Amino acid sequence: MEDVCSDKVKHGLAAGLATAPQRPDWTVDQGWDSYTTEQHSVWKTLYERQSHLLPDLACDAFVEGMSRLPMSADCIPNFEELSETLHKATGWQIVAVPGLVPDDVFFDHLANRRFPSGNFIRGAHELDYLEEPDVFHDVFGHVPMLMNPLMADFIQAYGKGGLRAQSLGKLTELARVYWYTVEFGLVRQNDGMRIYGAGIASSFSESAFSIQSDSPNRIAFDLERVMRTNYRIDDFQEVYFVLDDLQDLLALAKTEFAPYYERLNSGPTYQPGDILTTDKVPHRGTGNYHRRRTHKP
Ligand code: HBI
Ligand code: FE
Repeated sequence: MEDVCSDKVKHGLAAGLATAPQRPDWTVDQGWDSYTTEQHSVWKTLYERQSHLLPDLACDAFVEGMSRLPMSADCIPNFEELSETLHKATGWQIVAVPGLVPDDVFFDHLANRRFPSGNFIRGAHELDYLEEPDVFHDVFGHVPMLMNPLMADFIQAYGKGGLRAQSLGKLTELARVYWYTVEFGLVRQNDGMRIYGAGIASSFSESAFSIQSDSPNRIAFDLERVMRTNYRIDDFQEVYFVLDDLQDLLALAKTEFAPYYERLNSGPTYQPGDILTTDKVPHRGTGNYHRRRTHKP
């Protein structure tokens, strides 16, 4: 794609106005004009690494979504251009945010098919370190799957469900669903298990680990099981839950969660490394990776 990087910014005035009053929905201008050459080049490094790896590791829907977006290695994409393409495909838009936003604000955006994306990018000296979701995670990781109608509907449903879960005190349980699908989900494809989760797809080391390592468990997705399972935010996952088909997201988007919340009032919570006798386990992991990490001084 050429033309993606030049002559595009119509809101020159907004760039760099950090003191502009905050909007109630926490959105800001992307400020595309203020990205430095170095920031564009961080994008390029990350983009090249991942676009090289993912055709063999990510599911077809991800790779196809990527190819249909006005996005390349050359520069950080412009959210207005992305939104134009995305909106035509699935009715979603990208809005810029300065970092993590409060849960209710996040859910309200999703419920209205607006995907909040960090407008900043990680530094060149910390390519694999993220404290908050940046533009590479949010755009490269999430937007390709938002081109897919199934994921488009599922994330909107999650936004609506999030507001409700919050009022019922069940956000922890619902957030596990998002974590083990939208962020760290794998799906079966005729040629093997593949990535569809953005947290994996945007990570150089975890994209290979999730698919190729012997260490993590890969367990068939089961909603109640997932809602009972803690996750780790500090390292690679010890378990990935695998959908049989992306079509399963359709049923998931339509699921009435109230009966699940009811059942979750009692019963066990599982740790990431647990395997249950009731699990279907396409790959039982060796656990070597996390065992080694635990024993390090
Ligand atoms: N804000 N910008 C941003 N991105 C997220 O992924 C995000 C958020 N706020 C809350 C949140 N995620 C999650 O904690 C909810 O899914 C529960
Ligand atoms: Fe994310």
